[in-house]
Amino acid sequence: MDRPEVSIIVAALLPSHGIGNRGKLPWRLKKEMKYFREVTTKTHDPLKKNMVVMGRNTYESIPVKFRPLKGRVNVVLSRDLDSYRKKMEQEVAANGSMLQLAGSLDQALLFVDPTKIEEIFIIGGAQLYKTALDKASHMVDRILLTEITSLEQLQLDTFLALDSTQWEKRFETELSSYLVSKGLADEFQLTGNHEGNFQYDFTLWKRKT
Ligand code: FOL
Repeated sequence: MDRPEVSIIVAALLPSHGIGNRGKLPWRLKKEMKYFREVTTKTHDPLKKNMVVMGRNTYESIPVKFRPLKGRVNVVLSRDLDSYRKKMEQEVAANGSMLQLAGSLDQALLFVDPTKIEEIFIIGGAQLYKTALDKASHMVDRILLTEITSLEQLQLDTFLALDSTQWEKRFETELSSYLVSKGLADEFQLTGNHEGNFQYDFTLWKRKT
């Protein structure tokens, strides 16, 4: 059996592709977060779970009450595993274990048992997105990018490096079929969403062939 498909999921402000500021998301979008939660949690096969892979900084940016992200196998990457494991063991114990540490993305993918994991989501941050999207890697099957625009000027210090010579936005119908295949068909409006001063569209990107 081969490896499950790998998706990147990310929300970014246009046109800069800003994704964060001072270690946190620059916005609080309730329905957008619901999309993140449902897309990364829902499986077609009820016996399988999805895996979420994230860098250490991203893990620490998730509110304590929400981490590890429930209903999903969480993998946190750190180059300094020994010092981080100590600190994490407390949280792991408190939350009932669905959390693993790995030293690299490649090592994380070694944990994957395709009979138990349906899909792998890379959930950030900037460093990990960059590694995963690297020209040479070809491990990512799709990018689920929420394109946000805002009337207010936002403070941003972290950006998504999305190379449009390598990746292209696909038609809305392709995102629809993807969501239908996961049983998430009618739950989301794909374009023209707004919350507060923000507008956003859910989009799907694939590698150019
Ligand atoms: N992708 C998208 N589309 N939107 C995001 O906000 C996003 N955020 C991250 C990665 N990819 C994303 C990383 N940051 C939570 C918090 C921060 C975070 C990711 C997840 C979090 O607390 N999630 C909970 C839901 C919390 C809630 O309902 O308010 C979860 O169960 O997923």
